[in-house]
Amino acid sequence: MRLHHASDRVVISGVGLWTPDHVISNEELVVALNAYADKFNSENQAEIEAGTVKAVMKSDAEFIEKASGIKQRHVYIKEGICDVNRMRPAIPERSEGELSHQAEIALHAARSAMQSAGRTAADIDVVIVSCAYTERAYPAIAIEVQSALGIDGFGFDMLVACSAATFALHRAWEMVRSGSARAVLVINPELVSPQINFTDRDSHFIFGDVATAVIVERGDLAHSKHQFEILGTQAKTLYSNNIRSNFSYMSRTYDSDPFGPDKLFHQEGRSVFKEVCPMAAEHLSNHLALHEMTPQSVRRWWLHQANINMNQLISKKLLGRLPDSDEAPIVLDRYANTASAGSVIALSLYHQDMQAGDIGVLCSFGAGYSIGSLVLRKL
Ligand code: CO8
Repeated sequence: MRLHHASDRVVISGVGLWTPDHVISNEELVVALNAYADKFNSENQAEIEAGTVKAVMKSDAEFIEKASGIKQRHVYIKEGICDVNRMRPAIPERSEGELSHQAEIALHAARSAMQSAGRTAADIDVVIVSCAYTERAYPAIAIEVQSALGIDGFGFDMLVACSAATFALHRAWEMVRSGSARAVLVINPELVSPQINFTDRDSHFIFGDVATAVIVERGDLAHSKHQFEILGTQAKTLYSNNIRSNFSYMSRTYDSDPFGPDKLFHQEGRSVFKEVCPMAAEHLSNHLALHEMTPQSVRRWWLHQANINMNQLISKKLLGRLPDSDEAPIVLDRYANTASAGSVIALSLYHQDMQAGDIGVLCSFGAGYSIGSLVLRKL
């Protein structure tokens, strides 16, 4: 492959965001789940009383907002989700000749990031699609996107659940730094609604769909208005079964329901909360220390958006106080948890006011467990 100049200065030169049109409020989700619970529990009354079938538990909109900070979420396709006879989105299957759903939403975000960086297809050497799930194993969604945009070079998909965006930005930084690419397009098409168990009160409210994209390029070539130098990246993983989805290409070989509840997103939310918050706070203060900085020197925190109480706890551990919404913007009230895209949505919406020299931290934490962070300086 072509080898470009290695670059000492690597920058984020453009960010893109695509938000689906359809919105579902907590109340709508709760009405649907509670109607489903009534129906299921009356149809299975004898088995529930005999203890052979578990009753479906009802949900509560007030609980959801208090426990998570989420008020609503955007979804790619709303139809079917609140239908008590379906409880999952009705997404029309596309033929092999058509653009796939995930490539379509990836393209929306990619075009917006390219425009914000002032870049065309000819300037980009690599496309990374990185998210919690890809629609298929192969051909890679990234290669479909690369083809649709007319980019030369190569593309590949990566899966790291909630840390898919930060981990892909690490790879992009390394490629540009080493000279194997001039510019890398990192896209996070988080089409997660197909994996949500809308009949489970513990998790039916947590997620929303979105797509984000970032251009990482050589500092000496970048010419966009808002540029952030990547000062450093850090990643940490620690194996945990507390957040899992067992859906797999192996599913057809097991003699179990390939769409059963364990094949969808499920978690031990309380344990995740307790274990991940201290890990994330320690990770972030260690990362800043490597740059001889303290949390107090950070102008803006673009934190992972899973739960408002998690973000508050982590911020308190770091700063000794709660940050205001200008220091650590929250988007999960509107978007819910969008897997890896949450911190990138925050970056996309809240960066244009930053001054030259301001420090920002982009951070993800979640399934794996996985934690990823980038320390950025506004140029
Ligand atoms: N309505 C009413 N009551 C409820 C509901 C509800 N909807 N849900 C739970 N309850 C009940 C519980 O059953 C429990 O009752 P009891 O005390 O009788 O057992 C009580 O309320 C309290 O439940 P919890 O202790 O579970 O409540 P929490 O205060 O812990 O809040 C949260 C639950 C919001 C889930 C919280 O624990 C949390 O946010 N934890 C962190 C989770 C997290 O961040 N996970 C990250 C996962 S995402 C990720 O890594 C990406 C994966 C890929 C994307 C997948 C997309 C599909």
